[in-house]
Amino acid sequence: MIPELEKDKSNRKSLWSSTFSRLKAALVKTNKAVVSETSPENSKETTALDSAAVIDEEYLQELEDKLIRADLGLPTVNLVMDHLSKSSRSKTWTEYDVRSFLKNELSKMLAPANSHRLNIRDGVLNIILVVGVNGTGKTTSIGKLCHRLRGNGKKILIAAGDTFRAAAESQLEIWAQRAACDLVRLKDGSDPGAVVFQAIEKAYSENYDVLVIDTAGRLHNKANLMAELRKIQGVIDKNAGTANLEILLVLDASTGQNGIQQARVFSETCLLTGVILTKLDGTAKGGVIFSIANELKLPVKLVGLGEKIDDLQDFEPELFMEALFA
Ligand SMILES: Nc1nc2c(ncn2[C@@H]2O[C@H](COP(=O)(O)OP(=O)(O)O)[C@@H](O)[C@H]2O)c(=O)[nH]1
Ligand SMILES: [Mg+2]
Repeated sequence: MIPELEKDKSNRKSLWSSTFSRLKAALVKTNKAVVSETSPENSKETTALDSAAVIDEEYLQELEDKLIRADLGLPTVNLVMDHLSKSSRSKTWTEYDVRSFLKNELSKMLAPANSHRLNIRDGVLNIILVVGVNGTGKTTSIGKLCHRLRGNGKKILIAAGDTFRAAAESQLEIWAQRAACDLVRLKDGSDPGAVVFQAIEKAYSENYDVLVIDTAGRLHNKANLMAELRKIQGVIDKNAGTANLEILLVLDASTGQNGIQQARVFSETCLLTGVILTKLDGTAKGGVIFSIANELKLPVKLVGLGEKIDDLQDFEPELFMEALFA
């Protein structure tokens, strides 16, 4: 074996194992919610998937409750439970069988792997519009994402499209500095459409590879917010030329099924191409990822596992399932 190749292989292996172990650590609570959980009634550690379990009504009910608590959402839980009771009928299934069934069923739910890749093309301008409710992690995710793309040698411009909160723009400025990317920012209260227009002009005239646009997310002012997003989309449609467009919705995993409602609202206005699911660390509601796939049919492209600059990973369904069921 050529030493260089061997080294490359071992580098990839160690990268894979560190990615996996960080994902596994982040999913500890969701793992507990889906695979096992402390029962409140007798406060002893019970598991939905006990080894010598008999698959009876009571058992199925307990499993169903657990999946609901893990925030898979009713339609998704009903689908899984329906398949499970059909498949296990008149068979003697063990914990292992149910676990494999569940893992297989949930894996199938996550859309084909290639649509999970962030779509970045060479030789054209890539525009990534980032939308979502305030506090979900838009600005933080943009900082992390730009840092990563910079690491891949891309020339990146960020547009401060959340002009409503002065603090929001300063926060974005700090992230732009950390990620060593350029920023287009107009004075507070400016029209976000104007920011986006200037940013697209600059991106073309100075040959940027990627333009990432931050936006406001004041959902309590829904009509205004949607009008603003529509306007931003209009500016992009009119001026982006041959640019490759991604519109990513940021959802906070810890809000569970609320995120599904948010996605419905945003998809009425924006042609979403994917989801960034943040704050998977420290939540037991990571099961929401299956609702996103099953009910919204949207690919999760990136996952947030913490607040630091390198706490953003590509979403890889297989790795995710392994970590969830570990
Ligand atoms: N634990 C954790 N915190 C996150 C993650 N992503 C964002 N946050 C935090 O969530 C809060 C809101 O993030 P921000 O980017 O300001 O949200 P925005 O209002 O949508 O722009 C901040 O305190 C972030 O540090 C994540 O993946 N994990
Ligand atoms: Mg923000």
